[in-house]
Amino acid sequence: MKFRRTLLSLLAVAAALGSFAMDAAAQTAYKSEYRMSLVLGPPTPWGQAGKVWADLVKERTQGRISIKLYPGVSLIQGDQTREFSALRQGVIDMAVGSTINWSPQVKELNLFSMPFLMPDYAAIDSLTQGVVGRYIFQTLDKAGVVPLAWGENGYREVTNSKRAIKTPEDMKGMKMRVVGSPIFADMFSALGANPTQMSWADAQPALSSGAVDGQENPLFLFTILKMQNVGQKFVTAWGYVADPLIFVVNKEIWNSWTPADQAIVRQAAIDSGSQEIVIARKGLVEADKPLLKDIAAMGVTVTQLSAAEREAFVKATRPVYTKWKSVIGAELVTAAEKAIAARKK
Ligand code: X2X
Repeated sequence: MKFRRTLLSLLAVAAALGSFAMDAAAQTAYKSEYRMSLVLGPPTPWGQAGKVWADLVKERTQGRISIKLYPGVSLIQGDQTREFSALRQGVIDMAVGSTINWSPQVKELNLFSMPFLMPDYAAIDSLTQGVVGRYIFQTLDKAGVVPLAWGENGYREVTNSKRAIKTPEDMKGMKMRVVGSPIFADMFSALGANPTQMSWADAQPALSSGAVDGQENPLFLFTILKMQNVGQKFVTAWGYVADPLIFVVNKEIWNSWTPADQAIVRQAAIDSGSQEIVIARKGLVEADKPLLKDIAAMGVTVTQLSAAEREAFVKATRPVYTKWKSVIGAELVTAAEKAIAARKK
């Protein structure tokens, strides 16, 4: 009896020591600071997403996980199309990234860049919040990162310094800066424009110097950067593509955290993402779209396409849609089309 009691208490001590040792090992593996990559920093909604995520994590882990923001994808010298590889390799510990910038490495992410796939915000949500979103997360997991939550960069509207764009003919010969994913060059070529692929870091001086005539990005970026001051006098709201953001962590970093801290980081990403989506849509979800009015008030010609005018752009980009449907995977694109058709409006 006595022997048994001694044995039990010895086992209890060993168990306590063991779990202490494990905690200690996990703790010592923590870095004093983690590096979060972002293309756009605060004050954009995208930058806010990163800041809120980092702040919530710090607060909820009582400082065990401290994160520094690297906007402008500065950890990889501004080359946003290399962000995903850098995440996988551990040059970047975590990121809030755009599907566009990661699509050169993960072809399924081109889904969100399919021309005129998502006609409204409910359509975006029907993808990210449903089976398609879960499939995309599985794909990212297999590609070597840990996906946690969705955010939003937003609908990418086209702006330029030459003339109001109402028809594809209006884009003829226009020099357009496009992001570094080949589907964008395909779309603008199909529309008769002259697309030039460049990073966002290079795009800003190219717009200022007039090396390019136009660009496409969410409209909050237009107002924050005052793009009318670099000659962007024409905006067309055509709603052709919207890019979601995804919150991810490098796999090794993720595995170095205790399950309790992993749960905190995940929940903080979800909370930050849902807050940020509301900010990204502000001024655009209301019936009178106040953001468009604000832009018009800055002396910019804002064009909103009628259904028939929009249809001409849909038609012109249809061959690009067909080509990329097979690149992305017909099954995935069909699942997305079905989810959108079944959405609650
Ligand atoms: O480069 C862009 O246009 C931007 C900032 O929207 C992205 O990173 C996709």
